[in-house]
Amino acid sequence: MIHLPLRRHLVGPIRLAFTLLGLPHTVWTSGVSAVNTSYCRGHSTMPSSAGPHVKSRCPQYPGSNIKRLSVPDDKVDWTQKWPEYNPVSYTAPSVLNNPAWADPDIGSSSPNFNTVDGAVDRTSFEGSYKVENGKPLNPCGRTGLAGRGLLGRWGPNHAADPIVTRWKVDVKGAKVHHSVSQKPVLQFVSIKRKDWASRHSCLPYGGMVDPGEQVSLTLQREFSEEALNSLSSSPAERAEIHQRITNLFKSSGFMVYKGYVDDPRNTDNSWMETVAVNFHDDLGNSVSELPLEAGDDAGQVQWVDLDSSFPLYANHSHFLEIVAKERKAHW
Ligand code: RP5
Repeated sequence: MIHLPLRRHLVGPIRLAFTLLGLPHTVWTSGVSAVNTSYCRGHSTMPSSAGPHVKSRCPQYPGSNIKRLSVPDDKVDWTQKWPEYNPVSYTAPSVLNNPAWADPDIGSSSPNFNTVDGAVDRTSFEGSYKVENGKPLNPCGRTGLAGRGLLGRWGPNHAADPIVTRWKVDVKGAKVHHSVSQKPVLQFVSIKRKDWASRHSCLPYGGMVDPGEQVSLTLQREFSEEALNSLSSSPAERAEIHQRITNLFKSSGFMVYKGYVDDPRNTDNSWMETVAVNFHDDLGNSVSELPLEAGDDAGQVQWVDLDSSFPLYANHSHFLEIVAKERKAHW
């Protein structure tokens, strides 16, 4: 039987408030600074060695045999002339089957880009993007592949990434400090993807924002689904865990990042963007007690030490670096 004492002091005065319906995405926080980054405009917060959207130019498109045209760093920017540039166009069959989460093909419809189009947010955190021949152009530049690939939306595909953290503690409950950096070690909840990306990496679990859904709800929904599904608990325990997650996600969140994601699924006409928010259980008596599985089986949800050497999907490693700096933790 898992004993999870209820926590009383988690709900703070701070609320995240987002809307996808016509207003800019905004976050209200108190006591923590919000980092508002633009991946495409200058890589100002990215490691200097990183080229522009490297993972979006991966040679082989995920989940397929499709090869991208190789795009050198100096030809990524659309303003660099490249008259011969004629990448193959690929949209996955799962997208062409017209599922509810995907747009129809261009021609049979014409989405209203750079605006909130019905319930679908087609604005970009990176600013206004160009539309050429009726198709939106990736704000970070060429990827070597046209079409939508595995992504449902033409233009930005909005996701949300909850980054849930706790301090690593020893058996006596004292914070564990890293032997080299001497800084306290944070742990975050990660999950191994079960799909085409499972071979590559773990990540703090993120998911797509449903049309018209508030990002704060997406963050909680995605985390709850995965964390609860990973547990073999009784209905009563699950209800208590669900309440704890709800309380944590109502409490102070540190907005880590909002903008373009260097996702291997990106194409010249479709790309991922996200809002990443850190929910931290500072006292260690809330979701810190979630009995997540240890180990490394595919699909398992785990507490993992924050460390720069841990391989992660897309630019999620950058998100964790920001969290570590904010919390003055080991990286
Ligand atoms: C990434 O893809 C986002 O940062 C988010 O983690 C994830 C969302 O896509 P799905 O996991 O829902 O496919 O770009």
